[in-house]
Parts: sequence; structure tokens; C-alpha cells
Amino acid sequence: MFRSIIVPLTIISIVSGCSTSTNPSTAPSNTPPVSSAQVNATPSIAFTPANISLTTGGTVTFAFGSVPHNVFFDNDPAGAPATIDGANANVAVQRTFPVAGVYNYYCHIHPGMRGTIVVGGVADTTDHSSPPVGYQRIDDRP
Ligand SMILES: [Cu+2]
Repeated sequence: MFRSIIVPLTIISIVSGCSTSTNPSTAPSNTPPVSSAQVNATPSIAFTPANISLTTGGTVTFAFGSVPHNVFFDNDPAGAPATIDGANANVAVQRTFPVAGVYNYYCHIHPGMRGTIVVGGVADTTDHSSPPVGYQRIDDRP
């Protein structure tokens, strides 16, 4: 009874997720969630990998290289971990994500430097086009 309902809904959500994606190469939805991952904040002004699919309660290690960066969750989604403020170089900082959701983060030192962490398999409806919508919003803050 339940299975006959759930399976068709799951297929519909997968198909619609693919059809609305403007840049499939950046979509993490097909990646199995992992319980821990590392994001490298590189001297080439990028978070790599830019997209991570994490299990609920999983941990991400942000590894900062020789060029200073920071990590802000601009839209302050419920359950977002604390920002990594300041100018961080040659350090690694861990953040845990206890609540399922889509967490976009930004380096406030370098406009356009951003990444996405999807927790608990939530559908990522983020606008991954450039310029990023979230970054412009924070710029507009008084
Ligand atoms: Cu940066």
C-alpha cells in the first residue's frame, strides 16, 4: 500500500529535479551522502569540491590554504552551523550539520567564491548561476 504511493512520487521528484537544473555538472543530487567530507579553500579562490552531499549530522572540514578565506551561511537557514569569520589561512576548521537542508556558503573576502552543502538528501533548488543570488543579497545589507 505505502510502497505503491511512495515509489511513483520519488520518481517524479527525481525527474523534475533533473529537468529544472540549469547546470547539471554542479548538482550534487546524484552523489551518495557521506558522513564526513573536506572542502579545500584554495589559493585559486575556490571551494573544492563546491558541492557536497552530507548525511544528517555529518561533519565538513574546511581546510584553508595559504590565501585567507572565510565561510558565511548568508541566508541563515535554520540549523546552519556557525560562520567561520575572519581571514583564515593554513588552518582547518570543522563544522557539523545536524539539520537536513541546503546550506549555501560564501567567502566574504572574495566575491563569487561559494559552495553548497546538501544535508540529508534535501532537493537542491539553489540558483547555481552566476552571479550568485545569495551573495548579492548580503551585499545589499545595510
Ligand atoms: Cu576567499
